[in-house]
Amino acid sequence: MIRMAPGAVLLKSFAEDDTALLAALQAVEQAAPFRHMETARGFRMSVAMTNCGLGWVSDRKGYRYDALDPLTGRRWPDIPAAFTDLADAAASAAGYAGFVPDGVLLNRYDIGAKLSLHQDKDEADMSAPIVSVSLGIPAVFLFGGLERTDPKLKITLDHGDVAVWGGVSRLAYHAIQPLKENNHPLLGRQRINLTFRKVR
Ligand code: MD3
Ligand code: FE
Repeated sequence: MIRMAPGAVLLKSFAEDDTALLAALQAVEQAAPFRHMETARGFRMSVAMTNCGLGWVSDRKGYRYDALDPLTGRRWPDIPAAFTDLADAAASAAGYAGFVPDGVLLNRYDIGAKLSLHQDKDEADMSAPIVSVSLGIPAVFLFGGLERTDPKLKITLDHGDVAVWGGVSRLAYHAIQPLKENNHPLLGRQRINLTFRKVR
């Protein structure tokens, strides 16, 4: 267990051989396909997204959490037990026992996709951490402070890495650099990241 910053813990290879997790991921993808959302300004995001539980959505109206998938008009798929079990184990290991997420945002990065510097502050309960699970090819993650311009740690996130972001780190600025060409034996030329959140 690596402590990255106050409240932020990295569990290397915590989800490495998780076949149940990958099977659940496939089922979620089938029910709610990855899609490129639009920003309020009309830009197509390079990261493709889907959700389970309460879903993060962005379109020309802005971004928000919604129980319904705008693509199907139906509720996002329920959070699979294999997801919940992993998030629960990781949160407990990091000292956040009792973490019960009600939404999971799934991000898919193809080669070249990136996520610009941002904070996650649209969830109601900031005392709950966010648990993130990285799958597929590696990404360079930038982790800063509470101000946009604070110095940033550069951390490589590999397949199976699980990180828990709580305490003062919960509101830290962070980003993913453009994904470099690579290939993962199970997932091919992509990276998938799951973020478990307590939205309401
Ligand atoms: C630190 N996702 O979905 S995961 C996001 O790899 C997001 O897809 C990235 O940033 C990804 O919002 C980074 C690591 C992560 C997630 C949420 C955090 C780090 C965080 C929230 C607060 C602080
Ligand atoms: Fe984020």
